[in-house]
Amino acid sequence: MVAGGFTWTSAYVGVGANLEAPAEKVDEAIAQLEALDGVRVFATSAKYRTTPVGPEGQPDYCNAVVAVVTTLDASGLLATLQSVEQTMGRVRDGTRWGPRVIDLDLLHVPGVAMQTDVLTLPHPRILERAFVLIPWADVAAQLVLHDGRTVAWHAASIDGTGVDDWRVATDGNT
Ligand code: A4P
Ligand code: MG
Repeated sequence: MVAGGFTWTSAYVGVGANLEAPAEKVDEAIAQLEALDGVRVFATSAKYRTTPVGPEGQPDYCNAVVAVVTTLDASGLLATLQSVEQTMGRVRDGTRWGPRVIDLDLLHVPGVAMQTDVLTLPHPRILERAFVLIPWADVAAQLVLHDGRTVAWHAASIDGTGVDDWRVATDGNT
């Protein structure tokens, strides 16, 4: 897509939080993405309450996936996502998959496959994670992934235990 002299490309961002009112943090992160120069959010999934993958004893997560269009390249978009994480108070203490106030992962940029020290695309764990695939199918069911299958196919094939609609699972609480 070309608008205003820039080339806009689509990208998919995973949003996760499991500290301090996580659903509010997910909404705030999406609002911050919408406010960025060179990024437009065009679809937002439902929010889901998800069982943590990784260290035990951490709170449930709120997860969502957003579809954006952007004038940034993939590296620029990742840097921008990390600046939103920082603005929102993300602290990296080195714990792999530990609790976080907000996590913004660049899941997929159609047509882009790359691996650098700071960015791997597609995100290496997307196909094994119900907390990514189920919300992703809300916004891009027919998107064909690098293995030739659609997001909807993967979302329907993965065990969705522990991934529930946020409103139903929390009775409206944040
Ligand atoms: N990095 C490389 N490629 C990417 C990419 N495509 N998108 C690098 C984002 N970052 C990418 O990330 C670690 C490093 O990955 C960054 O420096 C970046 O340059 P991080 O955000 O600091 O740490 P992380 O998120 O803990 O690491 P990682 O390995 O990406 O974790 P995952 O795989 O994202 O898992 N359980 C539930 N229910 N819901 C969740 O959202 N999230 C995680 C994090 C674990 N368990 C979860 C959830
Ligand atoms: Mg991350």
